[in-house]
Amino acid sequence: MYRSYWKLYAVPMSFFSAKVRPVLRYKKIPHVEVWADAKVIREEILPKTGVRFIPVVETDAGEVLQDTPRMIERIETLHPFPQVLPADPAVRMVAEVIQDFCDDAFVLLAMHYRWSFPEQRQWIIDDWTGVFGNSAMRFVGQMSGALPFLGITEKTIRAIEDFYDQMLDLLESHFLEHRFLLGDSLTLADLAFIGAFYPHLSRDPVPGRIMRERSPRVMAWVHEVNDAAPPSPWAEPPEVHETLHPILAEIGRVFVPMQMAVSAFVTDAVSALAAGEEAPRVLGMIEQNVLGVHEQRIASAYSVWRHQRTARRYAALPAGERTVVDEIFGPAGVLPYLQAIPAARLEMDRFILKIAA
Ligand SMILES: N[C@@H](CCC(=O)N[C@@H](CS)C(=O)NCC(=O)O)C(=O)O
Repeated sequence: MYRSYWKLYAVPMSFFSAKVRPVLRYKKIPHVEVWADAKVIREEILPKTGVRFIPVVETDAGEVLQDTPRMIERIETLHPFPQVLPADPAVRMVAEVIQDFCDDAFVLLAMHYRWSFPEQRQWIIDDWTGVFGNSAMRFVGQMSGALPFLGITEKTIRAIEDFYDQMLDLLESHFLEHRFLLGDSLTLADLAFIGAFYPHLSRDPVPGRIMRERSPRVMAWVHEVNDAAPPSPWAEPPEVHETLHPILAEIGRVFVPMQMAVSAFVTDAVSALAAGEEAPRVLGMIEQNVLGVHEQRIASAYSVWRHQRTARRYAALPAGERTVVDEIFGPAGVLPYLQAIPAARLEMDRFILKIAA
């Protein structure tokens, strides 16, 4: 062993850090959280991973992990209990699709509710200065400037806020009956949602007030996931309950059309690129169905790699399990996403997405 504890490179206000922090807590893995300020990114994260993304985990054996879907899988392999990945393949598939949806569509919510409200800007600057020091204003400028590229514009703001209200109401009804997204225990589905729901939507002042007043059970769930409350000894295995179905239908309505357009565009765009090169993060701005509104939005290569990964998992399901998944996702309109593996020439080389041969 190289050290007696793990390191989590993360920051309190980060979407993807929030997905991994509860896993370490839930599994009671001794760790320290190192705030990834500009110096730590330059001197530790970049040399260890080759990329500037957070979170990054370094295990007690010195193994470096990056990219939250793969990090969670690897942590589960190293520390299997308590499990966050559902053992049932069909339920696992549901959790994976929820993760794809949240990692993509919920960035719209997170970014809108963080950056579109001038009344909380000073709070954010103070919060970020506490972590990033002199670099805070540069990061604030970069993040707040990204809104139009993500499709957050005058045209889409109304649809974004309606979508959020709808999600809060569906989740509030679900948490009336169930402790977590998939029932009795914390799973990947909760981790996926917490990426937006903890750092942005509960922690920032304006959305935090909305959540507290409109959806107190959602707020209580945020705390429970983030504190990584232990599983009950009488917990039922994860399953898809009735109150989850309307949430899955939102995935079909909101996420599937956006991602299908991006996957088609990126597949085409990378076909002209030389094998072995690093894939550009963004292949272009394209018109997409952003929550029912036609607007320009970036087409990201990573999202297509993620789509491939999930569609391949679906294709590899035993027929019986696939039938169960089809019954769950058919009415929700998610099957087109699962049934077509994008042909984009992409491959992950450790932490760097490259153009495949
Ligand atoms: N796919 C990555 C995304 C990680 C990510 O985008 N992290 C953000 C912080 S929440 C980041 O590091 N952004 C820096 C950048 O985009 O350069 C994951 O799941 O870990």
